Amino acid sequence: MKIFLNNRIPQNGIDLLKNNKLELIIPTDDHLSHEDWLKHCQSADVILNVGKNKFDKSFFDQCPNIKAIVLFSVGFDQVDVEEATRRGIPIGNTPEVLNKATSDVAFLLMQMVSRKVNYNIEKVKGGQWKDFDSMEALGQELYGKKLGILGLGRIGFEMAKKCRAAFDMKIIYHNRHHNHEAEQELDATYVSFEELLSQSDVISIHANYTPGEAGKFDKAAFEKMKSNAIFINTARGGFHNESDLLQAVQSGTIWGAGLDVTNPEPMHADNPLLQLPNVVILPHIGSATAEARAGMSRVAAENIIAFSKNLPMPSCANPDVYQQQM
Ligand code: 8YV
Repeated sequence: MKIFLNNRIPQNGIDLLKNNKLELIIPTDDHLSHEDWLKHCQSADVILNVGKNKFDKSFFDQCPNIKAIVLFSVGFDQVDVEEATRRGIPIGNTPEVLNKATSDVAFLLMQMVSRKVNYNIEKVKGGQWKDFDSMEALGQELYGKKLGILGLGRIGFEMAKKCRAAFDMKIIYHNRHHNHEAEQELDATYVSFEELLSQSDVISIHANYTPGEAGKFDKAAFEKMKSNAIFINTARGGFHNESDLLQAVQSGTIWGAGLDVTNPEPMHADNPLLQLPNVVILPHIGSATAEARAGMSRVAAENIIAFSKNLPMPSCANPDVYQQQM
């Protein structure tokens, strides 16, 4: 079985595969061109994919030998899952192991924005730290405020837990389904999307991204939000319309924004959002801890090992694929 890995991952997963007599094909060049990447995919049975490569219908047409794709991510928005399922191709992903790390980044961004940390760091670095001014660059406190979560799943749950413990925040959420565990354990209240927008002091996105959600946070949405609202996106950049967000922060329609994800990625260094004092942008580091990445490496390897033994992948984005094989 030929397994193609397109970028480096922590060694623990590679060792796990080796111990199971599975060998990865790892190209020596750091930055593969699209053509070279495709050639490797065409000769592989299984792809262990790091990053944003697209697996759409055209990809599957060009790589008819692919039997499984294992993503080094929890998100699977770059895969046409329906098409993969139709072709009997399981898509592995890495949930759970990054819940804490990713929600930590949402929590961090929320605090950084509320206390204008970015602005204040730049002020010190730029030699602008002048005499004490009791009215300059005041933040807002989060105690007792309302946290609105779009997509209260595993990562959103961790974010809500932290916000309650640290700031006694009240939790409201909007989901496709009710999250009964969160309602019981965190006293979370289900609201409509409109209510989420109009009632939240902080809105944090933790939902799966699908193209139908593109630009969900647009001018109309920002206009429904409170003027003290902090917008946090650690999910996918496609959820927000960037120029509408810029306009909303610049005009004071909302207080500020913390983004770990942008559209496109990487964000260009001259992006005007980077100039705003109430905006913090991070380079998609949600799962970037040694612990989370080792967990992702292990889960990805476990998915491949299960696949190699004709067993269902333990973490699979399209478990339906196994129903249709039975
Ligand atoms: C990854 C992520 O760092 O898991 C996800 O969905 O966005 C991040 O954990 C990124 O996708 C790299 O593969």
